[in-house]
Amino acid sequence: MLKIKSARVITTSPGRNFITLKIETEDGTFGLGDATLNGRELAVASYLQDHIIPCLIGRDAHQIEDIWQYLYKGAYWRRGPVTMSAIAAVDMALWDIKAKVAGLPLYQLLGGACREGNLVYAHANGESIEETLSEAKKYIALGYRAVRLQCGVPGLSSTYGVSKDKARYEPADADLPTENTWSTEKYLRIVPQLFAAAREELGWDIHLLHDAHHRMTPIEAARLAKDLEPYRLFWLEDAVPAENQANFRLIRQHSTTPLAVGEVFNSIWDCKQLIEEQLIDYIRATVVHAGGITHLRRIANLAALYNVRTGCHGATDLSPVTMAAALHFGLSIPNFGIQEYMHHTDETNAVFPHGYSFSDGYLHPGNSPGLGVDIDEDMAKEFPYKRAFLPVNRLEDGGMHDW
Ligand code: GCO
Ligand code: MG
Repeated sequence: MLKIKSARVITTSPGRNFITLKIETEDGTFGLGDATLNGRELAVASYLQDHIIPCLIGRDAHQIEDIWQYLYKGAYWRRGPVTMSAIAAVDMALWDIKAKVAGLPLYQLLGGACREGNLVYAHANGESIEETLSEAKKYIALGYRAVRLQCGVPGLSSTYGVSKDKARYEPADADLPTENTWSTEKYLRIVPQLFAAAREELGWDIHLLHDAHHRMTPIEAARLAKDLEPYRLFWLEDAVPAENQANFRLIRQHSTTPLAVGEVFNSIWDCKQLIEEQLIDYIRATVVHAGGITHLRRIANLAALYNVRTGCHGATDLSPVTMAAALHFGLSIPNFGIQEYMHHTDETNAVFPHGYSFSDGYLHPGNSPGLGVDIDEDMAKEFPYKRAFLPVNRLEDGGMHDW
Protein backbone atom coordinates (compact mmCIF):
# COMPACT_ATOMS: atom_id res chain seq x y z
CA MET A 1 0.00 0.00 0.00
CA LEU A 2 1.38 3.38 -1.02
CA LYS A 3 -0.98 5.97 0.43
CA ILE A 4 -1.73 9.19 -1.40
CA LYS A 5 -0.82 11.93 1.09
CA SER A 6 -1.72 15.04 -0.87
CA ALA A 7 -2.73 16.30 -4.29
CA ARG A 8 -2.92 19.81 -5.65
CA VAL A 9 -3.60 21.68 -8.83
CA ILE A 10 -0.94 24.00 -10.24
CA THR A 11 -2.13 26.64 -12.69
CA THR A 12 0.55 28.39 -14.70
CA SER A 13 0.81 30.30 -17.97
CA PRO A 14 4.38 30.30 -19.29
CA GLY A 15 3.33 31.50 -22.76
CA ARG A 16 0.00 29.69 -22.55
CA ASN A 17 -2.19 28.19 -19.80
CA PHE A 18 -1.47 24.78 -18.30
CA ILE A 19 -3.24 22.93 -15.51
CA THR A 20 -1.07 20.35 -13.76
CA LEU A 21 -1.96 17.90 -11.02
CA LYS A 22 0.75 16.97 -8.52
CA ILE A 23 0.08 13.91 -6.37
CA GLU A 24 2.38 13.04 -3.45
CA THR A 25 2.51 9.72 -1.64
CA GLU A 26 3.47 9.13 1.97
CA ASP A 27 6.96 7.89 1.04
CA GLY A 28 7.71 11.31 -0.49
CA THR A 29 7.32 10.30 -4.16
CA PHE A 30 5.39 12.66 -6.40
CA GLY A 31 3.77 12.25 -9.79
CA LEU A 32 2.60 14.79 -12.36
CA GLY A 33 -0.44 14.76 -14.59
CA ASP A 34 -1.51 17.22 -17.28
CA ALA A 35 -5.14 18.43 -17.15
CA THR A 36 -5.03 21.20 -19.76
CA LEU A 37 -8.17 21.73 -21.85
CA ASN A 38 -7.44 24.69 -24.11
CA GLY A 39 -9.86 27.57 -23.61
CA ARG A 40 -11.74 25.75 -20.79
CA GLU A 41 -8.85 25.24 -18.37
CA LEU A 42 -10.46 26.35 -15.11
CA ALA A 43 -13.36 23.93 -15.49
CA VAL A 44 -10.93 21.01 -15.23
CA ALA A 45 -9.02 22.69 -12.39
CA SER A 46 -12.27 22.93 -10.43
CA TYR A 47 -13.27 19.35 -11.30
CA LEU A 48 -9.98 18.16 -9.83
CA GLN A 49 -9.92 20.54 -6.90
CA ASP A 50 -13.52 20.29 -5.81
CA HIS A 51 -14.60 16.83 -6.91
CA ILE A 52 -11.60 14.52 -7.29
CA ILE A 53 -8.86 15.47 -4.86
CA PRO A 54 -10.99 14.98 -1.71
CA CYS A 55 -11.70 11.38 -2.86
CA LEU A 56 -8.05 10.59 -3.57
CA ILE A 57 -6.44 11.20 -0.21
CA GLY A 58 -5.60 7.96 1.59
CA ARG A 59 -6.09 5.73 -1.46
CA ASP A 60 -3.41 3.30 -2.64
CA ALA A 61 -1.49 5.04 -5.43
CA HIS A 62 -0.57 1.65 -6.87
CA GLN A 63 -4.21 0.81 -7.69
CA ILE A 64 -4.27 2.72 -10.95
CA GLU A 65 -7.02 0.73 -12.65
CA ASP A 66 -9.24 0.70 -9.59
CA ILE A 67 -8.86 4.46 -9.12
CA TRP A 68 -9.65 4.99 -12.82
CA GLN A 69 -12.84 2.93 -12.53
CA TYR A 70 -13.74 4.65 -9.24
CA LEU A 71 -13.48 8.10 -10.84
CA TYR A 72 -15.20 7.10 -14.10
CA LYS A 73 -18.05 4.94 -12.81
CA GLY A 74 -18.23 6.73 -9.49
CA ALA A 75 -19.07 10.10 -11.03
CA TYR A 76 -22.23 8.62 -12.56
CA TRP A 77 -21.95 11.36 -15.26
CA ARG A 78 -19.75 9.77 -17.86
CA ARG A 79 -17.29 10.88 -20.51
CA GLY A 80 -16.91 14.47 -21.73
CA PRO A 81 -13.67 16.45 -22.12
CA VAL A 82 -13.71 18.00 -18.63
CA THR A 83 -14.25 14.72 -16.78
CA MET A 84 -11.87 12.73 -18.95
CA SER A 85 -9.06 15.32 -18.77
CA ALA A 86 -9.36 15.36 -14.99
CA ILE A 87 -9.27 11.54 -14.81
CA ALA A 88 -6.34 11.58 -17.25
CA ALA A 89 -4.34 13.86 -14.96
CA VAL A 90 -4.80 11.48 -12.03
CA ASP A 91 -3.92 8.51 -14.22
CA MET A 92 -0.72 10.09 -15.59
CA ALA A 93 0.40 11.13 -12.11
CA LEU A 94 -0.17 7.62 -10.74
CA TRP A 95 1.77 5.98 -13.60
CA ASP A 96 4.55 8.51 -12.96
CA ILE A 97 4.62 7.50 -9.29
CA LYS A 98 4.53 3.77 -10.00
CA ALA A 99 7.42 4.02 -12.46
CA LYS A 100 9.45 6.19 -10.08
CA VAL A 101 8.92 3.67 -7.27
CA ALA A 102 10.00 0.89 -9.65
CA GLY A 103 13.03 2.97 -10.66
CA LEU A 104 12.15 2.58 -14.34
CA PRO A 105 11.20 4.87 -17.21
CA LEU A 106 7.46 4.44 -17.71
CA TYR A 107 7.72 2.70 -21.08
CA GLN A 108 9.40 -0.23 -19.33
CA LEU A 109 6.33 -0.77 -17.18
CA LEU A 110 4.09 -0.60 -20.24
CA GLY A 111 5.84 -3.57 -21.82
CA GLY A 112 9.18 -2.10 -22.89
CA ALA A 113 10.25 -0.35 -26.07
CA CYS A 114 9.16 -1.91 -29.35
CA ARG A 115 10.82 0.74 -31.52
CA GLU A 116 13.85 2.99 -31.24
CA GLY A 117 11.91 6.23 -31.13
CA ASN A 118 8.60 7.87 -31.97
CA LEU A 119 8.37 9.21 -35.50
CA VAL A 120 7.14 12.81 -35.24
CA TYR A 121 5.73 15.37 -37.61
CA ALA A 122 6.50 19.06 -37.60
CA HIS A 123 4.29 22.00 -38.57
CA ALA A 124 5.11 24.08 -41.63
CA ASN A 125 2.77 26.93 -42.40
CA GLY A 126 2.70 30.19 -44.30
CA GLU A 127 0.41 32.71 -45.91
CA SER A 128 1.36 31.46 -49.37
CA ILE A 129 2.32 28.10 -50.86
CA GLU A 130 5.89 29.33 -51.34
CA GLU A 131 6.23 30.46 -47.76
CA THR A 132 4.82 27.14 -46.49
CA LEU A 133 7.26 25.12 -48.57
CA SER A 134 10.22 27.19 -47.48
CA GLU A 135 9.18 26.52 -43.86
CA ALA A 136 8.92 22.81 -44.66
CA LYS A 137 12.46 22.83 -46.03
CA LYS A 138 13.73 24.19 -42.72
CA TYR A 139 12.20 21.24 -40.86
CA ILE A 140 13.55 18.76 -43.37
CA ALA A 141 17.01 20.28 -42.88
CA LEU A 142 16.62 19.73 -39.14
CA GLY A 143 16.06 16.02 -39.72
CA TYR A 144 12.27 15.76 -39.70
CA ARG A 145 10.86 12.92 -41.81
CA ALA A 146 7.26 14.12 -41.71
CA VAL A 147 5.79 17.60 -42.06
CA ARG A 148 2.26 18.93 -41.88
CA LEU A 149 1.52 21.64 -44.45
CA GLN A 150 -1.05 24.42 -43.94
CA CYS A 151 -1.28 27.58 -46.02
CA GLY A 152 -3.42 30.70 -46.24
CA VAL A 153 -6.57 30.63 -48.37
CA PRO A 154 -6.76 33.42 -50.99
CA GLY A 155 -9.79 35.58 -50.26
CA LEU A 156 -9.88 34.74 -46.51
CA SER A 157 -8.12 37.01 -44.03
CA SER A 158 -7.10 34.10 -41.77
CA THR A 159 -7.43 30.36 -41.56
CA TYR A 160 -6.71 27.48 -39.22
CA GLY A 161 -3.07 26.50 -38.92
CA VAL A 162 -1.42 29.62 -40.31
CA SER A 163 0.32 31.78 -37.74
CA LYS A 164 2.60 34.76 -37.50
CA ASP A 165 4.95 32.90 -35.19
CA LYS A 166 6.20 30.21 -37.53
CA ALA A 167 7.59 27.95 -34.79
CA ARG A 168 4.21 27.28 -33.22
CA TYR A 169 0.56 27.77 -33.86
CA GLU A 170 -1.25 29.20 -30.84
CA PRO A 171 -4.90 29.70 -31.69
CA ALA A 172 -6.09 30.54 -28.15
CA ASP A 173 -4.80 34.05 -28.42
CA ALA A 174 -7.56 36.38 -27.24
CA ASP A 175 -9.35 37.44 -24.07
CA LEU A 176 -12.62 36.87 -25.92
CA PRO A 177 -13.00 34.56 -28.95
CA THR A 178 -11.66 36.04 -32.19
CA GLU A 179 -14.16 35.79 -35.08
CA ASN A 180 -12.79 34.20 -38.27
CA THR A 181 -14.47 33.95 -41.67
CA TRP A 182 -14.58 30.71 -43.60
CA SER A 183 -15.30 29.51 -47.13
CA THR A 184 -14.93 25.82 -47.95
CA GLU A 185 -15.13 26.58 -51.69
CA LYS A 186 -12.04 28.81 -51.51
CA TYR A 187 -10.21 26.34 -49.31
CA LEU A 188 -10.89 23.44 -51.67
CA ARG A 189 -9.24 25.33 -54.53
CA ILE A 190 -5.91 25.96 -52.80
CA VAL A 191 -5.12 22.73 -50.95
CA PRO A 192 -4.50 20.48 -53.99
CA GLN A 193 -2.24 23.22 -55.40
CA LEU A 194 -0.27 23.26 -52.15
CA PHE A 195 0.38 19.53 -52.29
CA ALA A 196 1.15 19.46 -56.02
CA ALA A 197 3.80 22.14 -55.43
CA ALA A 198 5.05 20.32 -52.33
CA ARG A 199 5.73 17.08 -54.20
CA GLU A 200 7.49 18.99 -56.93
CA GLU A 201 9.73 20.94 -54.55
CA LEU A 202 10.14 18.57 -51.61
CA GLY A 203 10.17 15.27 -53.46
CA TRP A 204 8.68 11.97 -52.33
CA ASP A 205 10.93 10.97 -49.45
CA ILE A 206 9.14 13.14 -46.93
CA HIS A 207 5.80 12.26 -45.30
CA LEU A 208 3.25 15.03 -45.86
CA LEU A 209 0.21 15.63 -43.67
CA HIS A 210 -2.69 18.07 -43.66
CA ASP A 211 -5.29 19.12 -41.09
CA ALA A 212 -8.70 20.17 -42.43
CA HIS A 213 -9.92 20.97 -38.89
CA HIS A 214 -13.47 19.61 -39.15
CA ARG A 215 -14.84 22.16 -41.63
CA MET A 216 -16.13 20.13 -44.57
CA THR A 217 -19.26 18.12 -45.22
CA PRO A 218 -18.68 14.43 -46.03
CA ILE A 219 -19.06 14.96 -49.78
CA GLU A 220 -16.70 17.96 -49.79
CA ALA A 221 -14.20 15.94 -47.79
CA ALA A 222 -14.53 13.04 -50.22
CA ARG A 223 -13.69 15.41 -53.06
CA LEU A 224 -10.63 16.79 -51.29
CA ALA A 225 -9.39 13.32 -50.32
CA LYS A 226 -9.78 12.26 -53.95
CA ASP A 227 -8.04 15.39 -55.29
CA LEU A 228 -5.11 14.75 -52.93
CA GLU A 229 -4.64 11.10 -53.89
CA PRO A 230 -1.87 11.74 -56.43
CA TYR A 231 0.29 13.37 -53.74
CA ARG A 232 0.23 10.35 -51.40
CA LEU A 233 -0.43 12.07 -48.09
CA PHE A 234 0.53 10.33 -44.85
CA TRP A 235 -2.90 11.49 -43.69
CA LEU A 236 -5.75 13.93 -44.11
CA GLU A 237 -6.82 14.94 -40.62
CA ASP A 238 -10.26 15.89 -39.29
CA ALA A 239 -11.85 15.91 -42.73
CA VAL A 240 -15.32 16.19 -41.17
CA PRO A 241 -16.72 16.61 -37.67
CA ALA A 242 -16.90 13.13 -36.19
CA GLU A 243 -19.78 13.22 -33.75
CA ASN A 244 -21.57 11.31 -36.49
CA GLN A 245 -19.00 8.59 -37.05
CA ALA A 246 -20.84 7.35 -40.13
CA ASN A 247 -19.74 10.58 -41.90
CA PHE A 248 -16.50 8.83 -42.68
CA ARG A 249 -18.16 6.10 -44.73
CA LEU A 250 -18.77 8.49 -47.57
CA ILE A 251 -15.16 9.70 -47.69
CA ARG A 252 -13.92 6.11 -47.59
CA GLN A 253 -16.13 5.12 -50.50
CA HIS A 254 -14.44 7.70 -52.70
CA SER A 255 -10.78 7.80 -51.77
CA THR A 256 -7.67 5.94 -50.67
CA THR A 257 -6.13 8.98 -48.95
CA PRO A 258 -5.43 7.82 -45.37
CA LEU A 259 -7.66 9.46 -42.77
CA ALA A 260 -6.91 10.57 -39.23
CA VAL A 261 -9.32 11.87 -36.61
CA GLY A 262 -9.81 12.06 -32.87
CA GLU A 263 -7.96 14.92 -31.20
CA VAL A 264 -11.24 16.05 -29.62
CA PHE A 265 -12.31 12.53 -28.65
CA ASN A 266 -12.31 11.62 -25.02
CA SER A 267 -13.34 7.99 -24.87
CA ILE A 268 -13.26 4.71 -26.70
CA TRP A 269 -16.97 5.19 -27.45
CA ASP A 270 -16.16 8.20 -29.66
CA CYS A 271 -14.10 6.04 -32.00
CA LYS A 272 -15.61 2.56 -31.65
CA GLN A 273 -17.53 2.63 -34.94
CA LEU A 274 -14.73 4.43 -36.81
CA ILE A 275 -12.30 1.72 -35.77
CA GLU A 276 -14.54 -1.32 -36.08
CA GLU A 277 -15.72 -0.32 -39.55
CA GLN A 278 -12.14 0.57 -40.53
CA LEU A 279 -13.25 4.06 -41.55
CA ILE A 280 -9.99 5.67 -40.40
CA ASP A 281 -6.31 4.81 -40.53
CA TYR A 282 -5.02 6.82 -37.56
CA ILE A 283 -6.64 7.57 -34.24
CA ARG A 284 -5.54 10.91 -32.75
CA ALA A 285 -6.95 10.63 -29.24
CA THR A 286 -4.28 11.48 -26.72
CA VAL A 287 -3.38 10.90 -23.11
CA VAL A 288 -4.71 14.13 -21.58
CA HIS A 289 -8.10 14.37 -23.26
CA ALA A 290 -8.89 10.65 -23.48
CA GLY A 291 -8.70 9.49 -19.89
CA GLY A 292 -4.97 8.95 -19.45
CA ILE A 293 -2.68 6.08 -20.32
CA THR A 294 -5.08 3.52 -18.87
CA HIS A 295 -7.88 4.48 -21.25
CA LEU A 296 -5.74 5.33 -24.28
CA ARG A 297 -4.26 1.85 -24.02
CA ARG A 298 -7.76 0.43 -24.37
CA ILE A 299 -8.34 2.56 -27.48
CA ALA A 300 -5.00 1.54 -29.00
CA ASN A 301 -5.68 -2.12 -28.31
CA LEU A 302 -9.06 -1.94 -30.05
CA ALA A 303 -7.45 -0.07 -32.94
CA ALA A 304 -4.74 -2.72 -33.31
CA LEU A 305 -7.41 -5.35 -34.09
CA TYR A 306 -8.48 -3.30 -37.12
CA ASN A 307 -5.11 -2.13 -38.47
CA VAL A 308 -5.66 1.39 -37.18
CA ARG A 309 -2.52 3.07 -35.87
CA THR A 310 -2.05 5.90 -33.38
CA GLY A 311 -1.21 9.50 -34.22
CA CYS A 312 -1.56 11.31 -30.92
CA HIS A 313 -2.46 14.97 -30.79
CA GLY A 314 0.60 16.97 -29.69
CA ALA A 315 -0.11 20.66 -30.18
CA THR A 316 1.45 23.10 -27.70
CA ASP A 317 -1.74 23.31 -25.62
CA LEU A 318 -0.85 19.82 -24.38
CA SER A 319 1.86 20.26 -21.73
CA PRO A 320 5.27 18.58 -21.67
CA VAL A 321 3.75 16.15 -19.15
CA THR A 322 1.34 14.88 -21.82
CA MET A 323 4.09 14.82 -24.43
CA ALA A 324 6.25 12.66 -22.17
CA ALA A 325 3.34 10.33 -21.40
CA ALA A 326 2.51 10.01 -25.09
CA LEU A 327 6.14 9.20 -25.91
CA HIS A 328 6.41 6.44 -23.29
CA PHE A 329 3.10 5.09 -24.53
CA GLY A 330 4.03 5.31 -28.20
CA LEU A 331 7.31 3.52 -27.63
CA SER A 332 5.55 0.60 -25.98
CA ILE A 333 2.62 -0.16 -28.30
CA PRO A 334 2.71 -2.30 -31.47
CA ASN A 335 0.40 -0.05 -33.52
CA PHE A 336 2.10 3.30 -33.06
CA GLY A 337 1.85 5.44 -36.20
CA ILE A 338 3.24 8.93 -35.66
CA GLN A 339 3.31 11.61 -32.97
CA GLU A 340 2.50 15.29 -33.54
CA TYR A 341 5.25 17.58 -32.27
CA MET A 342 5.18 21.34 -31.97
CA HIS A 343 7.83 23.06 -29.87
CA HIS A 344 6.78 24.66 -26.60
CA THR A 345 8.04 28.13 -25.67
CA ASP A 346 11.32 28.45 -23.77
CA GLU A 347 9.31 29.57 -20.72
CA THR A 348 7.20 26.40 -20.86
CA ASN A 349 10.30 24.24 -21.18
CA ALA A 350 11.84 26.03 -18.19
CA VAL A 351 8.74 25.52 -16.00
CA PHE A 352 8.54 21.84 -17.07
CA PRO A 353 12.12 20.51 -17.31
CA HIS A 354 11.95 17.23 -19.21
CA GLY A 355 14.06 14.38 -20.44
CA TYR A 356 12.58 13.74 -23.89
CA SER A 357 14.68 14.69 -26.87
CA PHE A 358 14.54 14.92 -30.67
CA SER A 359 17.01 13.26 -32.98
CA ASP A 360 16.87 12.41 -36.67
CA GLY A 361 13.09 12.69 -37.01
CA TYR A 362 12.28 10.78 -33.81
CA LEU A 363 11.43 11.74 -30.24
CA HIS A 364 12.58 9.56 -27.35
CA PRO A 365 11.14 9.89 -23.84
CA GLY A 366 14.51 9.43 -22.10
CA ASN A 367 15.42 6.96 -19.40
CA SER A 368 14.89 8.66 -16.07
CA PRO A 369 12.43 6.91 -13.76
CA GLY A 370 8.77 7.83 -14.27
CA LEU A 371 7.60 10.19 -16.99
CA GLY A 372 10.85 12.13 -16.88
CA VAL A 373 9.17 15.54 -16.40
CA ASP A 374 9.36 17.89 -13.43
CA ILE A 375 7.70 21.18 -12.57
CA ASP A 376 9.51 24.21 -11.19
CA GLU A 377 6.77 25.46 -8.89
CA ASP A 378 8.49 28.72 -7.98
CA MET A 379 8.88 29.61 -11.63
CA ALA A 380 5.31 28.47 -12.35
CA LYS A 381 4.09 31.13 -9.90
CA GLU A 382 5.71 33.84 -11.99
CA PHE A 383 3.26 33.09 -14.82
CA PRO A 384 -0.31 33.65 -13.60
CA TYR A 385 -3.34 32.31 -15.48
CA LYS A 386 -4.41 34.48 -18.37
CA ARG A 387 -7.87 33.98 -19.88
CA ALA A 388 -7.54 32.86 -23.48
CA PHE A 389 -10.20 31.61 -25.87
CA LEU A 390 -10.02 29.62 -29.09
CA PRO A 391 -11.43 31.49 -32.12
CA VAL A 392 -14.89 30.94 -33.56
CA ASN A 393 -15.65 30.59 -37.24
CA ARG A 394 -18.42 32.11 -39.35
CA LEU A 395 -19.28 31.54 -42.98
CA GLU A 396 -19.17 34.52 -45.33
CA ASP A 397 -22.92 35.07 -44.76
CA GLY A 398 -22.36 35.29 -41.00
CA GLY A 399 -23.68 31.83 -40.08
CA MET A 400 -21.73 29.96 -37.39
CA HIS A 401 -19.48 27.19 -38.64
CA ASP A 402 -17.08 24.71 -37.03
CA TRP A 403 -13.72 26.25 -36.15
C1 GCO B 1 -3.65 19.93 -34.20
C2 GCO B 1 -4.85 20.64 -33.65
C3 GCO B 1 -4.58 21.86 -32.86
C4 GCO B 1 -5.88 22.33 -32.22
C5 GCO B 1 -5.60 22.85 -30.87
C6 GCO B 1 -6.85 23.34 -30.18
O1 GCO B 1 -3.83 19.13 -35.08
O2 GCO B 1 -2.57 20.17 -33.69
O3 GCO B 1 -5.85 20.73 -34.60
O4 GCO B 1 -3.92 22.84 -33.58
O5 GCO B 1 -6.50 23.29 -33.00
O6 GCO B 1 -4.97 21.86 -30.14
O7 GCO B 1 -6.56 23.63 -28.85
MG1 MG C 1 -5.79 18.84 -35.65
